[in-house]
Amino acid sequence: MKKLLYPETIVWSELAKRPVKDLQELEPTIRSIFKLVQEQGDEALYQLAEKYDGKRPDALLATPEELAAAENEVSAELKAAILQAYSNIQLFHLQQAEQMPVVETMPGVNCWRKSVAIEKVGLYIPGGTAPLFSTLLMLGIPAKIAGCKQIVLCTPPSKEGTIHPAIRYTAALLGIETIVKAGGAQAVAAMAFGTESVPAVSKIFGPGNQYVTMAKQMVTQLGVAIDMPAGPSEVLVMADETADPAFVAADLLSQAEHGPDSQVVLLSTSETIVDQVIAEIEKQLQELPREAVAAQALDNSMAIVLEDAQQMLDYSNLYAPEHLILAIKDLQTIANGVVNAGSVFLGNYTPEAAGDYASGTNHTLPTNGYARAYSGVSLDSFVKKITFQHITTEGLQNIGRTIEVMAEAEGLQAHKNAVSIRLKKL
Ligand code: HSO
Ligand code: ZN
Repeated sequence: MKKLLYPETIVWSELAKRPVKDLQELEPTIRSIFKLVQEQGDEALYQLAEKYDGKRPDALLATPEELAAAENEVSAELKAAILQAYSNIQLFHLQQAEQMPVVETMPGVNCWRKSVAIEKVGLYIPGGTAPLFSTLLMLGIPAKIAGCKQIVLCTPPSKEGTIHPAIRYTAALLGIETIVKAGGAQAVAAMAFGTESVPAVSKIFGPGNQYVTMAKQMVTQLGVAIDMPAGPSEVLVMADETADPAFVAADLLSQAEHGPDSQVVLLSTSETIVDQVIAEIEKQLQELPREAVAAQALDNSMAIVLEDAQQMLDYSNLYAPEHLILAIKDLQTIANGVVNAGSVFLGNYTPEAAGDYASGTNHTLPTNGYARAYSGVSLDSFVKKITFQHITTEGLQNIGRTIEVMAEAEGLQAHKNAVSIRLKKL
């Protein structure tokens, strides 16, 4: 972890830059995968699973028996934890449902808006070294609450052609029926174009490797929506002298272990705290099974000592972190000043891991500075807001002239006529 003391504000924006990764070079490979899936459908998915995941699965779709078997393959303790997380995430997301009243903007002119579920959605859940069944909760719960009619889950099969038990258990809990053993760009292609077994969807959610990320970006050009542009996971911690260095180190490491390209940033008003955190990181790192991954992430990470809390806030707003942890005295004032962040964690006893798994908030969040303009996944991500209006004859008499004048001024006579022809009848 690089230590920087009181950098000039003019270099802040340099420091806030993430390493750029050019995914363009993956495009030809992904295009050929798209073509194969479009031309050969299911057969392409079988072939690509054999090539990339190690075995041709017996069937593409997980069977009801495979789902039911997970009940006995997952420990009672893990099942209880998943159920607790489920309940908290559900509670938090249920409150996000919006009910907008009918608004009479002028007498007889009624406007309203309704949230309607996206009918078909696709969820991508990575398998491999970290089978993120927690992400399945974060995407599946709001999809269910929204009322999405068709939920397709794609996840890469293991070398044995199986799906991780906790993913199967969670999918069964959510009542997801279409579970496809497919990963990588081929999974994205299957959900975008459809195959014999995989229904095409309108929006694709979920994290993945560079191929998945690039493939998701590519299907947006074909009219399929995605949750958000994804980059490596990141955390920024603000720590003053009231912080506990061991806690801060643990939080930084929990983000660093996600991947070698994870970004972790420590801001502090105290160099002593920074030194203590760095010492703690070294101690805790050795104990981690994913030590090598976390160590690589830490190599590209920074600890910055700044003048005061306001400077920490200004820098954080410039960086726009996916996760922001406040381990500082004046929690409320600084929290109120946050304008760019995916999700904020207040106080020494609020680790990011709480939001990653179980407190209730969503962990699918904007990375790479997108927090300046994007929100994390929520119930809103699974609905469209359709507006409606109904105008009575009285209403048209009230609003008609306004429309005519504006249409005339824009030189759009047909628009004006659409009103005039009606007013003449009244
Ligand atoms: N921190 C990750 C989410 C996650 N952590 C899943 C553990 N499992 C990205 O926000
Ligand atoms: Zn995490």
